[in-house]
Amino acid sequence: MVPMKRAWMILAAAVSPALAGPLLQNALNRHSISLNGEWHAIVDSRDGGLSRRYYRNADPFTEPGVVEYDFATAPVLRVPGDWNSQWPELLLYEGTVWYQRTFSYHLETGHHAFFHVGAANYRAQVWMNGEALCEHEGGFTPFDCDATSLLKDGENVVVVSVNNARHADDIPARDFDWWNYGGLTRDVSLMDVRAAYIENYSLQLERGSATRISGWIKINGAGPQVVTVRIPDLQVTQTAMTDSSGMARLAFDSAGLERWSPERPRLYAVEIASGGDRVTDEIGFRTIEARGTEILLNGRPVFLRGISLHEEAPNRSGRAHGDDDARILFGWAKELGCNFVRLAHYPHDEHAIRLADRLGLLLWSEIPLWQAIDFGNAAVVEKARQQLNEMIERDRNRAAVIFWSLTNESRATPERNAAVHQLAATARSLDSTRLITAATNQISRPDPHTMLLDDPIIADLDVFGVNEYIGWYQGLPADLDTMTWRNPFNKPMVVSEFGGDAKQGFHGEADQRWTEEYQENIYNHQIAAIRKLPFARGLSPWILKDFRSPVRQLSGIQDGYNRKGLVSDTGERKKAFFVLQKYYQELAAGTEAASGR
Ligand code: GCB
Repeated sequence: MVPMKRAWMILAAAVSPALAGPLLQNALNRHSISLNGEWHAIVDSRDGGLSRRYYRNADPFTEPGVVEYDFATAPVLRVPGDWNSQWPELLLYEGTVWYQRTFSYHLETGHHAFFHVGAANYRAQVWMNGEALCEHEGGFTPFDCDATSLLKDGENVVVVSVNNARHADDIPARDFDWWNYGGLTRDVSLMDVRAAYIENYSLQLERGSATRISGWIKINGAGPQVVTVRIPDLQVTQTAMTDSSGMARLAFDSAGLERWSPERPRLYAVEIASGGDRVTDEIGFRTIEARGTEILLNGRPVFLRGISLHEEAPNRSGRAHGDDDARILFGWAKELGCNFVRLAHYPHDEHAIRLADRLGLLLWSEIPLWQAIDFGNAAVVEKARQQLNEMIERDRNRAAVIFWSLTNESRATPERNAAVHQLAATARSLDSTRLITAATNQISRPDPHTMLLDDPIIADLDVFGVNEYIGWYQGLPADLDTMTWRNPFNKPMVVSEFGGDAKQGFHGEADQRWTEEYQENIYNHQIAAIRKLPFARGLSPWILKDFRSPVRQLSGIQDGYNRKGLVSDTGERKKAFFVLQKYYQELAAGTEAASGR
């Protein structure tokens, strides 16, 4: 006889769930029920939940009546939300937490239901009514699982285990300079679609054109289908037939189109219908191109007045989510005078991207290929490709997003160069309408006064970001005054990071580290240097707000926070905030004067 305990291990292995299914575009506007709210939660620091069959809320280890856990009486975690900031004992927790909730549902005949998770950091497994549904890896991109066959009419139980342990072959890998917030950090819902449903679509202004919109709609379901696209404000009604792979392609002129821009972020209501399935969206139309060292927005040079931003909640710690957090963070960026935000270092919440569409903020969106990634491992490169794919599939219709960024500060090894080359090709094949970028700190210094921007991956990029910390990690702020920057690639550059730590309220001389005056001094010298660079087409200094990082341990100054924010973790502006604001006001005034407004 197989000993009891082993029998459960065999059972656990046999219920290994399938990978998540196709990603459905525009989850936020689908016909759905929200599963946000309170979920019962059990912390599983020993990873015993699988063999104890937590997914069935049954305890096979004991006699009936001796129950060692019960979701019904377990405490609750709010979803969306990280677990670290909800229970004090989980602040530093890295391991598994099981989530469970019930919901009632009635699925109409002929419909499909997808269980949607906006993000679960980092690995997630889902069970519906005790049966394995799907699993997903990657903490910042959504996944959808077809739950149709497992749903019951009436009461249903869903269980999700989420694990945020760090591993060398994860993305990001073991070390990173931000808090490893775990849990169901974004919206969870159940979407209802027809048997033949609109899976994804792309509608974009063609490069070089002011009026021609082209795109495709992918229908998942049998047989040829008619697809209709309506844009009422442009008097557009277009129909197309799907081909054998379910793709319907269309291209049309839209006389009278008002292009999306930061100054006038015009969005159009768009309706897509096929069979009984129907999706509505709000889409802005604009072009973005690189020519020589210029970035062209709607055919005209644009200078990116930016700031970098972690997805950390304003005025409290914890992962930011939803409209309200994004509105405050983007509000600070707007107050600075920004027209551009670098979303560091992973795809942010879809709510934030959509808000940027409405506010007129250009976005840099990146996957977490941060510093020490094992590029020699083909499985890791495949994970990168998956996250890139999910980021692009989710946000491909957002006018705000102008850059897909492939990596941040990875070391220039042949394996990394080859991987970035492949990822750039993948990104372009998925979306030919945006620009490809990456942030590099692999800068040669042929002499102390020269920065040679010669990272080989720049050859694969349309625009390149340079992270440099002159005045903080390298030398003194005044070193910038005599620095020559050489750009052998004749491509536009964005200074994607610079900065230094300052404890808000700590004052001293301009040469005293950790003071607001020292940080201010860095900003003064950096801005003077960037003003002189003809190929600098923007900047996104590091960073808008102080953010939690377990590697920042200087007592009395850092206390677990990276202090390079222009705004403190409690929302106070530091002196450097006003230096950057002044520069951006000048630039904005110059742009307006140049455009005759
Ligand atoms: C960097 C990284 C960023 C860090 C920052 C710092 O170069 O890209 O993730 O947080 O420096 O503060 O050291």
